Amino acid sequence: IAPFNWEDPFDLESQLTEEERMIRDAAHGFAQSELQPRVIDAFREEVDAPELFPLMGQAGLLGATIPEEFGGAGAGYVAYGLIAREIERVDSGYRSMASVQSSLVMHPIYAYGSDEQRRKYLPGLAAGTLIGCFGLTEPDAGSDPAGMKTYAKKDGDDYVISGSKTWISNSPFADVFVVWAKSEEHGGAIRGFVLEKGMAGLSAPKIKGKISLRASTTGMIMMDEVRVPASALLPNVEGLKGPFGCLNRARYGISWGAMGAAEFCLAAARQYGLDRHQFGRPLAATQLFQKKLADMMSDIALGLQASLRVGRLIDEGRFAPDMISIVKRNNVGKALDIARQARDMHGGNGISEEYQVIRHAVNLETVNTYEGTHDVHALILGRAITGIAAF
Ligand code: TGC
Ligand code: FAD
Repeated sequence: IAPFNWEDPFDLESQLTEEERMIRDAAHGFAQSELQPRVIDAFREEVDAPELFPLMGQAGLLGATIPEEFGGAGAGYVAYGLIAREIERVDSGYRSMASVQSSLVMHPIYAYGSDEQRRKYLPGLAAGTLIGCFGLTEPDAGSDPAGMKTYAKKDGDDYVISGSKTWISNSPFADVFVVWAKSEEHGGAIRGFVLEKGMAGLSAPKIKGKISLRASTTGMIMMDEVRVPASALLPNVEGLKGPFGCLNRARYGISWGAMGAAEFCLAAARQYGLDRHQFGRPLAATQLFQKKLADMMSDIALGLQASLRVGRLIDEGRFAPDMISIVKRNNVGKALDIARQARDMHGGNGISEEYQVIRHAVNLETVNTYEGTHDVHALILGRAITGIAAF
């Protein structure tokens, strides 16, 4: 009989390669030494933290799956997931900053970009000296991005882009904007464009007053006849499969990240239950408290195994997007339940910033909504099961 470890019930550790463990340990060290000491103040004060990008870049946490010749680490998707888990163990907002940069900005430039675009942007994005954002969502097109209004018109050798994007992570301080627009030249098909800070007609105001994800900066992208050269078009993809190909990677990473937040909440609730005495015994000695811990641990163990499986299939080139909907939806939904339970198990202290569980709970409300809401992923799976789109 093998020993049992509540922190790693299915011995995930032994299912990782040496390289994956090294990347995970580096991410853990960085997250605990650089991110954890800032996060409570950053969340309370809604701090913009562009200076974190070069630090993450130096730690090798940006674009882990991008080949080394473009500044990435040339690692696999399990390593990428492990990085997300370690960052989100501290805060979902910090993981957002990193996953937008890696999956939603570097991936499309690498997968759909010209060689010139790859060489121009990827090394700086990997180093964190350039910050990227991804503009898909619009005020009137959230779950249904096919309804976007942003359009690009051809004018001589240039494109002229107009429209607005909202709820865009990193946009207020971004240097590089991957924006999706309907292109007149391509019969109204959705195409990707790479815009740069400072272009005439481009602005990115901050959305203030979020009660969730306050350590991550979110804004709009306003485009008033922004003129870009033909070289700004991502040449190698057309249609919604362009942005969705990026979302696949980000959603998968989120499935690991949410488990990191949940692991923090489980450990915090366990420790609190051991330390706190009521009715003459530790809270952890009560049956209800133990049942809650058992549920949390079980959901985390199952969620991590599922993400590991999907990551291995991505690395083998054998994944279907529906698999990613299962793990994004399941793991984020479970993490949100776990964070709410942990908040409850801390009693009154659970609402204090000091104990951190309420921050995870309110952050996970956003994570449950972005990258496809919990219900939209149910509909994606419902379509896969029945063959009927019920959106
Ligand atoms: P549908 O007809 O299903 O598909 C249109 C075309 O796209 C292809 N496709 C995919 N390709 C790759 N991966 C996927 N996951 C794909 N899903 C669909 C599909 O094959 C088709 O290709 P083609 O060649 O036949 O044209 O499109 P639909 O309009 O019916 O889509 C419905 C739905 C609900 C699935 C989709 O619109 C959806 O996923 N909505 C959710 C929107 C969303 O997730 N937005 C996220 C914005 S970015 C963000 O939130 C960043 S948060 C910051 C952070 O990550 O931290
Ligand atoms: P809606 O689509 O209006 O949905 C509202 C509700 O209706 C939800 O409960 C939804 O599940 C439900 N619903 C919608 N359609 C159906 C249906 N057919 N049947 C049943 N129920 C339905 N976007 C980007 O492009 N880039 C980013 O970097 C980015 N970052 C974000 C950061 C934050 C902090 C937040 C909050 C959002 C971010 N988003 C980003 C946007 C995010 O992807 C959208 O909020 C999300 O896709 C949902 O769209 P919506 O907010 O318009 O909600």
